[in-house]
Amino acid sequence: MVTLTREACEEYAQEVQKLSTKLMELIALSLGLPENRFNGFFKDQTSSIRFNHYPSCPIPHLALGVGQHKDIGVLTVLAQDDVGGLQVRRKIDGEWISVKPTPDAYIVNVGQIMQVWSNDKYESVEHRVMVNSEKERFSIPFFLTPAHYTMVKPLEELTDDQNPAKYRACNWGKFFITRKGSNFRKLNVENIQFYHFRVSNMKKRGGVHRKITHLTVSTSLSFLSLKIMVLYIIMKSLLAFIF
Ligand SMILES: O=C(O)CCC(=O)C(=O)O
Repeated sequence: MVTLTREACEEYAQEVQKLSTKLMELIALSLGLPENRFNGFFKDQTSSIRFNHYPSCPIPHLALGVGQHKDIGVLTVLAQDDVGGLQVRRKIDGEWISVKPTPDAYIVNVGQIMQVWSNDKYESVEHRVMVNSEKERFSIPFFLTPAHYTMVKPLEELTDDQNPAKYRACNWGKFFITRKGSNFRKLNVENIQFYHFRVSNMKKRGGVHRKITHLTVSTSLSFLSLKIMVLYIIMKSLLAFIF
């Protein structure tokens, strides 16, 4: 049995942080960037560790350990016991796939910040945790996150005219505070996510332009109905833009 002292936790945090730095160096190389490209973001990092305990539940299909989500940070390095329960959502068909625990191995999740930095070359995976009917489960995720003053946006080296930035810049500290502001309450709207900063809204504006151009050449419509339709399309696009 392991005793969880402050010293043990601090030592663990330091070691898993070193591992994360190594992983970030490998990711940088995989993107054709210098090995130390990401180091500057972690000088005053806001990384954290969570200790998860999932008690057993006799009717597990009616309970959720952790609801479906994409990690918001850069990387998550997850240690888990041998009980299992973590599931990832397969993109092609939306099916939930169980992740079989491998002894002495970590699970590494790509977070939303990594997705933004790489301009979608890396993609954050949706996951959730189911509880077990007989056994309790423990897991320890380490969430690698940058300094609070970091402006999260696609790296300039990975964008150009052919491959423009897919996300607008967002201040990590403000993002985090906004997110935690809900204090884990269930909200009526989805909590803030990095994919809310996707530039795809701009495409919709292009769409409005195309539709209006098309309408103005349809001469069979009376002027009044044309105006109403244009107004309707603008309102619809504005609503889509806002929500
Ligand atoms: O316990 C796990 O396997 C995953 C935990 C998790 O996704 C989280 O804490 O955000």
